[in-house]
Amino acid sequence: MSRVKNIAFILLITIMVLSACTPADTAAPAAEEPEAAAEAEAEVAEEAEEPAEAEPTTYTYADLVLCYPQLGAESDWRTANSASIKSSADELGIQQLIFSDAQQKQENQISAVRACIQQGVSVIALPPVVEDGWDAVLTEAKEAGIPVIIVDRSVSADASLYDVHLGSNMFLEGQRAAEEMNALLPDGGNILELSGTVGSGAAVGRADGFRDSLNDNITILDSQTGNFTRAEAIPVMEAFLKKYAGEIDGLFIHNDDMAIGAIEALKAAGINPGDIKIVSVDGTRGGFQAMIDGWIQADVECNPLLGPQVMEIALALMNGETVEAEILTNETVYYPDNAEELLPTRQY
Ligand code: GYE
Repeated sequence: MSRVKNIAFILLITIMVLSACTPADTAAPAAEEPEAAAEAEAEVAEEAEEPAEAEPTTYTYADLVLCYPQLGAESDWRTANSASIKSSADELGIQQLIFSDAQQKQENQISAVRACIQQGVSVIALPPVVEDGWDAVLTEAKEAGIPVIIVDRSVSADASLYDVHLGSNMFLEGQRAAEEMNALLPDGGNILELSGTVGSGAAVGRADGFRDSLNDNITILDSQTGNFTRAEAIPVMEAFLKKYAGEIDGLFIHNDDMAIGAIEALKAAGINPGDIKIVSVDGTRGGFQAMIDGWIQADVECNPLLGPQVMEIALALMNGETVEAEILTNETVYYPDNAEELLPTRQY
């Protein structure tokens, strides 16, 4: 091959190689640049977002919208419970308290819970009027991702349908009441029971606990409901007095309001304080006054001042914290001997 031919061949190869490489290869780094820049930017952005992702939002009381579908206004206990919820909400500065009064009707409470779900509240705290019949609406709350605290009375629904139960141990209250009755009637006797709202956790627990611990020599002649109200207890006691005249040694009454109603009927029938031994529940001011007056011989405490705990638990649930499934209130029994001294200290 001549030199000229050689040079031409080399040139051809060079041109071919160059044309094969250019523009793609030479353009490649240039094309990569925006991509790399974008990647780098994304990395920076990711870095900026990372701490926010790793550290979830911590809610404060100012974020809390709490639904409290109160069951009614049937007793002094209930009035104190409502006041405790409202004042705690106020003091802690929660964003909103959605409070309603179901007038002791479950259907009203269910509608109130549904309205709260629709509104997308942060937490629902439900004091259920009765134990059964909550499954559907609790499932709806669960599906909507709204935490639920069952307050005061219990529900029969599966525990997976709510987050916490906060309230009193009603069975233990019943047992304590029985121990008091045992002590008041050491030789046994006949008693009557004025029970709370039929099907309510408070009435069921107290009745069961009472029967569990009552001495065998004490007979429960009859049990009727006074629906936890003063007004409804009066005719029940009047009927008891007619039916069991002269036979009644003691009364187990499920709350102080009904005890006060029953005492009115006893007074009207000419019965003297202490003639019939009375064990009541709650420890309201009215109950303390009835102990001072000699009508009630023992008052089993049931504490309604649950507001601060409800708020604390609600905020914890809102923040995704784990809370104990059942939180029971510490309670005691009150007696006439120091009722006068304690009355001024009573908050409800
Ligand atoms: O004892 C009674 C009220 O559920 C513990 O309800 C509550 C009860 C309380 O009406 O007074």
